[in-house]
Amino acid sequence: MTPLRAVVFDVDGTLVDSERHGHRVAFNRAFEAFDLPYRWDETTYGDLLHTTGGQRRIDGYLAAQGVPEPERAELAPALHACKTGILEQLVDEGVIEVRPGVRRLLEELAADGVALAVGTTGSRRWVERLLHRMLPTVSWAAVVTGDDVTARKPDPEVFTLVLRRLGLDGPGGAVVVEDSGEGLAAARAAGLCCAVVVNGYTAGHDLAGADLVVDGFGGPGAPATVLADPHRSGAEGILTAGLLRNLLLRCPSK
Ligand code: XBP
Ligand code: MG
Repeated sequence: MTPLRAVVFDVDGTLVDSERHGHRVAFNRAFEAFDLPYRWDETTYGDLLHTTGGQRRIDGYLAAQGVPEPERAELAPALHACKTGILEQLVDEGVIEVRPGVRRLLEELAADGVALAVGTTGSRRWVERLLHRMLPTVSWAAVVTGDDVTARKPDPEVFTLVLRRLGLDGPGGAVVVEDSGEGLAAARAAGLCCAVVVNGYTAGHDLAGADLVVDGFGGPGAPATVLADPHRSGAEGILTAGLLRNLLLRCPSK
């Protein structure tokens, strides 16, 4: 009976609602700044999200537009650096909001002495700025970003590095909270128990093997919908520290 020692949160789509009105807008403004004709509407962007990592997403899209590799090798990093600067501005303007129920859950876990960590594919520059601006009182025991890994989700590297930085010798005492199929796959590949909190972009993702699927963090009087609870953790629509503890007890070791 391993106690819950840490909860590892994904950022984009999980802690914050960042993709539709944050990243996508920043990508489009970067294309505009480079005088390029590309624009990602909300539907197109949803499909592109299956490629994690903004620079990889740009490169894959440019390749699909027939842009030759030598040109992409220069254009993708330059566009991504421009996009990242624009996203930082959007963070400062408060465009990216914390999902309802996140602050309550973080406070509950901290009060219970559970270590809080971040495992994201996003770039450290804006991730740290966002955590500082939107969740200033949270003490993160580890923050691992796309800059710290060579392989991005669904590769498990981001989560195995979080476990190492937390000093945990295995996945046993931790639960991951994710929003996407790629994030779930990364958590499972790292042997971690994973609760998925879907959003408008990820509700249709392949979430087979998730230990819990809900459509929000929920709160008193505003429960979320439990979409899958394979281990009968007793989820009733509010993601609480107690529920995550119970889920870990029921999670079969991966
Ligand atoms: C999802 C991602 C990120 C962002 C873009 O991150 O794929 O790469 O979409 O951010 P998460 P960058 O793992 O938090 O869900 O442009 O900084 O890569
Ligand atoms: Mg995500």
